[in-house]
Amino acid sequence: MAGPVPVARSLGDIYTPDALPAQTKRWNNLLAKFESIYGHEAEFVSRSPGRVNIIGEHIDYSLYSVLPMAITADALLAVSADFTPTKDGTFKIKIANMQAEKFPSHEFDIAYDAVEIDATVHEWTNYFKSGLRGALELLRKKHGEGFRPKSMNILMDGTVPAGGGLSSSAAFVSASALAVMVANGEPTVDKKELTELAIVSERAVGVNSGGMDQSASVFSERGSALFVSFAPTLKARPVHFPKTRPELTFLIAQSFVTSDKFVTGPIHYNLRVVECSLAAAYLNAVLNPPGTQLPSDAAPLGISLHGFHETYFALQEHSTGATSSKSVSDQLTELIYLTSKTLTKLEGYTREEIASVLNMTVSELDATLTSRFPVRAERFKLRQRALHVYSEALRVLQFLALLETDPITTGTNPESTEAYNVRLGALLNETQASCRDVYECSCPEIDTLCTIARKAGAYGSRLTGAGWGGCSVHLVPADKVAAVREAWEREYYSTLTLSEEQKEAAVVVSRPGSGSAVFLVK
Ligand code: NG1
Ligand code: MG
Repeated sequence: MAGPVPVARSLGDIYTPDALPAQTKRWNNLLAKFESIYGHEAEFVSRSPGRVNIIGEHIDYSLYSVLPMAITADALLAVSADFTPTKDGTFKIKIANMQAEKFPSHEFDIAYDAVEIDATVHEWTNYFKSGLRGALELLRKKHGEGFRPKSMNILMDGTVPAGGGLSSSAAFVSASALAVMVANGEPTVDKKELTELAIVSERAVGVNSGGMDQSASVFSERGSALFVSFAPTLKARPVHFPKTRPELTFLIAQSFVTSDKFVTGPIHYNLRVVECSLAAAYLNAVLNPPGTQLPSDAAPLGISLHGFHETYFALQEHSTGATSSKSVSDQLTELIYLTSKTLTKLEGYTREEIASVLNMTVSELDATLTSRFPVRAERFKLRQRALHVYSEALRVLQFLALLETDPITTGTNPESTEAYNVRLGALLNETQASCRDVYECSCPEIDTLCTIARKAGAYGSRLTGAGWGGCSVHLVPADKVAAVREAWEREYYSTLTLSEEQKEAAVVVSRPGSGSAVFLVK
């Protein structure tokens, strides 16, 4: 899975045959428009797709493995580059969008050594700039401080709905970073390097994300889902869906409830990131020997529930002198028990309570854990957040184990894998229950979409992505797809006021798509 980002020779390397005609038309439009804006042909197109997460929700920033897949919708950047010598130590970025009314064109003079991003203003080009900044840092590391970036002309076309839970931001940031690397003459771009820089870059625009979206966007391979691990280091490998009878399909359904992390981050996403790190610190203070420090890791706040997990079992082994034979699943089961026994306050913990257990003052706690990015809360629900994370991490392993057993050859009844399909779906349903009741990141509209789908024949239904609106994902037997779509139309979408464009985008049948690629025009 590691290795360079592929250079595609034909669109058929990127899209499935049935998606190809529409994509060919779209690419031709993009290239023609580029020429009409800039007066010359584009040199290459960089591409990164959106993703849908199949299972493993809100655990990437606690450094637990997740199982997403890329979708066909993507961000395309048509690019030309040149050395425009400037006197004042800057280079030029001209950037335009195919949806010019929504996303107006800009020109920036950018200093060689500093890409300024104002994260307080929600501006579409910030995502490009964050990819630019990350890529330039990497290029400078490789080529030295004297490195001079090229000026770039860019035309962007995005088909991942913004704010819809399919990760338009990661697609855009990854495609941007890739474009900057290629424009500056990098002959190959390493997937892992690109992913890591896209993760850090996206944090620069104000969201303390985990690394799932960027990994799925960069590493995915057509036809398979992706198992992504973050600790001790970023790794991704394709996972195939076994053949089942009836055949399985993923449906993605929009709720049309928009959840904007920039507005609600302090009470939703960013707060959850803080609660998980606080839970890790609290469990460490109570369950590990006094003075134990958690390792600092790649989590947004530098300590994670995964870090506690590793430390706890390493210290157990050390104190008993025996090498533990516990599997990771057994360890997670034990952590669920330990959490429920240790973090008993259902109503949550105040700053004062947490600080006193961590043996620090409230201002020390604020400085290290609760004010690095804005959060608003009187109480932090450590019990619920840790219980969700450990149980969800366990479900991902159970789901993966199911995918890796072939139900046709190992099943007792080779004619039908109904029982197997039901087990896969049940795990998705458990995830939804945990997101709704324990992690509190669902919303009534998503819950409704899930209920309707299950009644109409889905094996499993849940929110996907950050939640609080956005998208849902459903595991549906191929012969029930039409029934599920009709039920949503009748019982949900017909009750909303939607534009034609929204109606068309409401539900998509998704097959696993391919990850980032560069397409050389000339
Ligand atoms: P979306 O749905 O793209 O906002 C977010 C995070 C992921 C992950 C999921 C929850 C960003 C860019 N992405 O996804 O890293 O934590 O929520 O599983 O913030
Ligand atoms: Mg996003």
